[in-house]
Amino acid sequence: MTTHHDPRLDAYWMPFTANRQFKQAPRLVVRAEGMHYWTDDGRQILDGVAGLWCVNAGHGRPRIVQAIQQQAAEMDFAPPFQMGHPKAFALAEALTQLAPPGLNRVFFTNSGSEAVETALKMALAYHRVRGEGTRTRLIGRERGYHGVNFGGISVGGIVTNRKQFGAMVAGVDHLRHTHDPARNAFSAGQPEHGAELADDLERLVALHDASTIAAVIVEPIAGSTGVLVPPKGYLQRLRDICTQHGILLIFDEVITGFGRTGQPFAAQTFGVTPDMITAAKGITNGCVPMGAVFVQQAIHDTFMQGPDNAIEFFHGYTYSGHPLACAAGLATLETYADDQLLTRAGTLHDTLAQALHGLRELPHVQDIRHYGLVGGIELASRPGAVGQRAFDVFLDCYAQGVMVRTTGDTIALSPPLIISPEQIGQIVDTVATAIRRVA
Ligand code: PXG
Ligand code: PLP
Repeated sequence: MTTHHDPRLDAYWMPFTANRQFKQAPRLVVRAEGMHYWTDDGRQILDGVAGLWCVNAGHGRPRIVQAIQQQAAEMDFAPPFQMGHPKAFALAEALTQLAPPGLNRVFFTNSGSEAVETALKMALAYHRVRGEGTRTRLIGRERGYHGVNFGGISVGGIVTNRKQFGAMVAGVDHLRHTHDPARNAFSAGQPEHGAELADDLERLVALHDASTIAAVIVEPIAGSTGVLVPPKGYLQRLRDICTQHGILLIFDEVITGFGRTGQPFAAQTFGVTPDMITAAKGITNGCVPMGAVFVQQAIHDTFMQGPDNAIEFFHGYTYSGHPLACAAGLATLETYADDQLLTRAGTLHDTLAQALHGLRELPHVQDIRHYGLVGGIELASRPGAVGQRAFDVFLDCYAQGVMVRTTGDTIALSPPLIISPEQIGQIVDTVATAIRRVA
């Protein structure tokens, strides 16, 4: 590993990275297969985060690799506006087979961030097309992460992602977050307390009036902010209040989609059906950038009015439904089906739970949260240095050959769904060793 400053690293302004610190001691990976990465100096690293919550079927799956190679040779690009190619239709159709009932129309984007922008714009346009154009307000939630574009950071609730960027989108409000360690620390799966926090939406309706509110967007499990599992009954209550007031409910399933919680989507795991789902990441196993918005057919159909030659929704990306992404997506869904991966997190829920709750007595551990194959270990912050203790754990794990992710002082785990029980043990043991070692 290089430890001096290498000028060849200068040009790349890295995303969500401490650039100067990284470039003094780079962590470079050069190969990946199955559950592992290999570093530039030949070390094998067990992947505890599925890359960045996306490589759900594990790395280098032959079927996906071949599909991408074949597609690149056969047709590199197809214009998506007023033109089509068969795999985009085939992938949309295949995706609707996995989605909750009614969510059978799919719009393609290139990332989760773009999926969020698309869903928010659809919600606004939908109400306007229906003749209720006063519904312009968007509601997010404190601590929410909805990508990094202007709509997403506006409805999002992570202060560091917002504070540098001015006024953002106007007319946004936020529900309170559901993190309540005083009542819910060390919950097994869904916390008992907090369903009533959904009533915040009633408060916002009372303040703004339902006739001004277009949509509410939440992550079923908040990922980036440190794995916040929804309290029992919370999502259903949010659903009921939205229905009562004609407000669209959007689940942002960029992380929870594609098997993370034990069903294809968390909507199914928690038994609550939203009006739209945003997805990305696992849709192509992280191999080619892609995102998608799943929409209730009735919403889609509302747009299908006026003359046939009218464009119904003035929105789209050059790379919407890119052939490489569609090829990768189709092969990804086949891989998930072949290995029954989209329900595997359910069978490993207890294994991860047991391993994680074994960390409870370690120094600094304040809370442990988990569901399916996602886990969060929250450490007490060092005074005046939020995030540094967890970052030191991350570095120690990496030195021991395990990749984890940190956000604030929470260590997040979201391994590929192919993980073995022994590998779950290895990851959690490695984290335990690291926690014992860091001051
Ligand atoms: N919504 C949710 C719920 C996400 O988790 C996005 C939208 C944005 O997706 P794109 O593809 O535009 O990144 C995400 C992405 C982290 C981390 O630190 C999480 C994400 C992205 C980057 C970092 O855990 N999730
Ligand atoms: N900026 C300019 C000048 C463009 O011409 C385009 C697309 O044609 C875009 C931005 C949007 O790019 P994309 O469709 O890849 O999001």
